[in-house]
Amino acid sequence: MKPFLKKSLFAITFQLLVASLLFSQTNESWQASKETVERLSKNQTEFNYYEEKVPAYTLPDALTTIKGQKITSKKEWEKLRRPELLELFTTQVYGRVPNTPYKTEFKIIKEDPNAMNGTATLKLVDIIISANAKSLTIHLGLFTPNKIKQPVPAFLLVCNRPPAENIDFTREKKSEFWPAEEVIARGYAVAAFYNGDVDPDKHDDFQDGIHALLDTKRNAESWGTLAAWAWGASRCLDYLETDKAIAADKVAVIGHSRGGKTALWAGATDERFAMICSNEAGCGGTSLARRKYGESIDRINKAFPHWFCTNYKNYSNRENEMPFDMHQLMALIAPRALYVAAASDDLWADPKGQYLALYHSLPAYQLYDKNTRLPEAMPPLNTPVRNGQVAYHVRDGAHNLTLKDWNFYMDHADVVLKKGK
Ligand code: GTR
Repeated sequence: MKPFLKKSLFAITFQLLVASLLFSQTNESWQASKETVERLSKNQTEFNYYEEKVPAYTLPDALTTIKGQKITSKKEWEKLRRPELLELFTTQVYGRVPNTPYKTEFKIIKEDPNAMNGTATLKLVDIIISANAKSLTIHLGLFTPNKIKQPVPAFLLVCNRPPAENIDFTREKKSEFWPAEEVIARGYAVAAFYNGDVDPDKHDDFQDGIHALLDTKRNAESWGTLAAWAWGASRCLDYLETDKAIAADKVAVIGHSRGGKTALWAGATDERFAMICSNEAGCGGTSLARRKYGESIDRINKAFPHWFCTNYKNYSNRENEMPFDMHQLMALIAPRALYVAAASDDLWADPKGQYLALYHSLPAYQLYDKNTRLPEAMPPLNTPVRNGQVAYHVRDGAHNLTLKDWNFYMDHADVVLKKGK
């Protein structure tokens, strides 16, 4: 063979090899890296990170009622099964909102039509809740894009991180946790509130936050802090409904981790939310408890006893006896848009359990659109899988809410919230 032919044959083979390597990497279903599993398992036996140690389990069927009736239509779902499941999650997991009467007042405390170099209008809105001669203020910040004249879809972040660094409405401090400029540039309004305004993230036996206004004594079904934050998200939506710049039927609620659990519960309890983005929520949110992978119910109840209602403690180490699992919480979102996301290093939140929960919620979606399907195998890393209203991705890296996640969320919103435009 002539040397130049030999050379080019070598080059072609090499290129093919590289291409096939790249191809196989990007098309391979995600799985936890061995290194991460070993690292997290080192020196502890309490939490499992090995896929092969996940116990066999049977999930309660999303579409079979407690009495054993199989649901076959959306009418039956809405009349029988959905209310039943909502009641289960209310009494057994997140708790019931008391029916104490309260008053709401919206005060626009600042309006700046030249925010973000003239590209957005900023509104700072105090949402004042009063009851029993006490009051509490939720500080809502909202940017709307100036270049769009008709009402726009919006993202509302439940912010569970220090507000000064993460949701700075002056925009002096910018954070990927709430990339307001990027969201505006894509034609959405972007809003945020700090969860601590509604209820401080600590065990206090109903002495502070919204509990101090609306509750007296905690009983086994009383709402926990996650439900209080979800309630706060609904009060923000109450305001957004009054703002002419917002398409209130196209509001996405988004949250990370404990905020992601909150976003899910807000979506389940308040059907006005058109889209739910639950970022790395894991245990008590998006992952299947029966897999017993990463964080467990026992551990979450011990570490954060105030998050859930007291009844949830009954399921510590009794996952298989739960009359529900988290795929059914997701089913409560149907037929609205639901995006579940995970991160490759965040095995504590069980990326696979999150995907499977979404996958097993699909029968409820199929009552509305029988073509809503996802493959049973997980998608590759950094490759969102989307179908109809539902979507999922596993992003590379640590437990966090990043611009990459937001861009994936907005790609889905472009289809499900902006459709028909
Ligand atoms: C962890 C907790 C998780 C998750 C996380 C967060 O410590 O175990 O369930 O909620 O906090 O909110 O960042």
